[in-house]
Amino acid sequence: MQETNDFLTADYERKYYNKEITADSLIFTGGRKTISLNGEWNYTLDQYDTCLRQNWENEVYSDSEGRSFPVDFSFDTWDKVTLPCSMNLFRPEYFWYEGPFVFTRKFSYNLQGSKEGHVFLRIGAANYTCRVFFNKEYLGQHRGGSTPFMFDITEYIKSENRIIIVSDNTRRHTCVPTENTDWFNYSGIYRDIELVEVPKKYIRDFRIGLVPGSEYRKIECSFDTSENDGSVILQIPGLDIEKTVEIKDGKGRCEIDAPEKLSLWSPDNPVLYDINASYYEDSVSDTVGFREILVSGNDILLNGEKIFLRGISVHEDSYYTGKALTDEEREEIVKTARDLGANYLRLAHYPHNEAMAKLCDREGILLWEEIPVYWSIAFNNPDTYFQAENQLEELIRRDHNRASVIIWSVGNENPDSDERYSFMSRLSDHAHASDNTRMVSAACLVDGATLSIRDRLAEKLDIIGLNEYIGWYSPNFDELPALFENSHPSKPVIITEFGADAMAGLHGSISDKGTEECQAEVYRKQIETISSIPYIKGMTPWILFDFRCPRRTSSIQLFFNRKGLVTSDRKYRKPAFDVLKNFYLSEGSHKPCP
Ligand code: GCB
Repeated sequence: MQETNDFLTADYERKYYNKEITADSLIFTGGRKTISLNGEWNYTLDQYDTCLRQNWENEVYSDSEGRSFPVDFSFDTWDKVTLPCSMNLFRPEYFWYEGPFVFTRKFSYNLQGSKEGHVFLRIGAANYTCRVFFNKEYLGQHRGGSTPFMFDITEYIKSENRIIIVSDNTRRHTCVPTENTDWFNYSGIYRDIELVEVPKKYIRDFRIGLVPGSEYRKIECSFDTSENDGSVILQIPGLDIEKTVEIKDGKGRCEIDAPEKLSLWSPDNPVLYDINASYYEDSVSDTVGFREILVSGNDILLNGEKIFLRGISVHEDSYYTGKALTDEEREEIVKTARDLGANYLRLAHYPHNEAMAKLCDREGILLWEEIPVYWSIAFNNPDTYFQAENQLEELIRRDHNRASVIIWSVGNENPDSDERYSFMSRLSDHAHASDNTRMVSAACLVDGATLSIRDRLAEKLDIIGLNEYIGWYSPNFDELPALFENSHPSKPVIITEFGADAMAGLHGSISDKGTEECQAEVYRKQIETISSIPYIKGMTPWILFDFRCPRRTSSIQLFFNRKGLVTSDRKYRKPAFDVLKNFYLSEGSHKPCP
């Protein structure tokens, strides 16, 4: 921890902060041998954090003379849950619970893997603070509810092993996100848990993509390795490429002339190439599309062509599985977006499962990916900044080879202040420095005083995202054309949100809030204006599906945000769906203004 938030951190907890697991723990996993630890785990709800207070991981059952102690846990006879899982949906009595759960399991391991190389434990995501114990060792804590983290467990693994994970989704003021959000704070280990085996000398990271501005003629490739020297052999069979990359000081980089036959990735042509890289005994692989995304003036250029992003926002929230979405559920999201005529999704407001970006690579859907720097977080707290930057870096390291991902978003609706400006400028600089092949954006607020786009952060962004709820939170529709007339952005603008709640089945006039008719009218009026503004180069109205939200208590919400175009059970499409679909399928949305 960068600076102790003493008032938030109890004494028994403090020692866990000494081993903080960060983006540096991640190694590239594509094509590696993995052993899944998904499946049945024993677990308990542990509201008072007794596991951490009493160090249950030590499994002390008797005194030195062998007389047994009473203990407050019974790992192997606790109830069972199949992980990954959003625990709030596992039992009705957990629904509103926020706090620690303890998960444990034993597993056998063939020690050959650890003799010949390294064994890593990888957790895809656990919300929010996650402390991991392995064979009585404390491995470390990870903070951040939506990104992966890894531990090198080579020196601790045996043929019979016990793992204990304490995952705690308590909301805290200084975390990212902070206590107050507009979504459900699902708990648990809700993405894959696995062992990853790698040889002694191995590739730590591997990035590949087109060199921006090279006229699609150069492929850039870089490697981080465990050893200082050696060489990596890179192969792209589909392009007849084989190249040796020399490693110096643990790093290697090369530029390769792209052959004529390279077919560029785009929504209309989501072509992917298999890539292999080998280093001593190690080899990794990935399946990658090559494309270039740039901005020029008010335009967004995909492979040099102006593009209008016909999008929709989506949360990672399923009525049935919470945040532990199945592959089928992800496919349904993409299919529904396609039915809408979309070529683009805003994955709000935190990193979604990495499987989503892989699916969108295959399906040709462009993506905006975001970190949960949401509303007013503790912008003046160095530890909060540390967490935000770490989540951004973990996301970039996880998804840097995904052609579908074109934008990193550093936040959403953060009221302007000097602290916020410096916090988010640093994040934006970090994103640019870490990845120069994508655009950086944020979903900004309308400047209420001047009714215009005037966020100071815009100078740090490549694309300006704008959330505006004219016709809903600001009921006067006349403000919409005025907002755009008052604004003269020198960069492309994406309307990252507009929308209106509608309770499925509730009908009335277009001015009756909460009805399907009112929502459809908001969409009609928004589209009419937005489509005539030359500098707007995309939109992601709020939102594809209704989603759970504890803040939403009115009789038309009933603990759901109902701005979805489709109900949360995904069965009913409200009329606004067709309003947006008609626009996305029309010529207007395909021909961006010159
Ligand atoms: C917003 C937020 C989004 C909310 C939405 C709403 O501006 O960015 O997270 O859910 O408005 O429904 O109010």
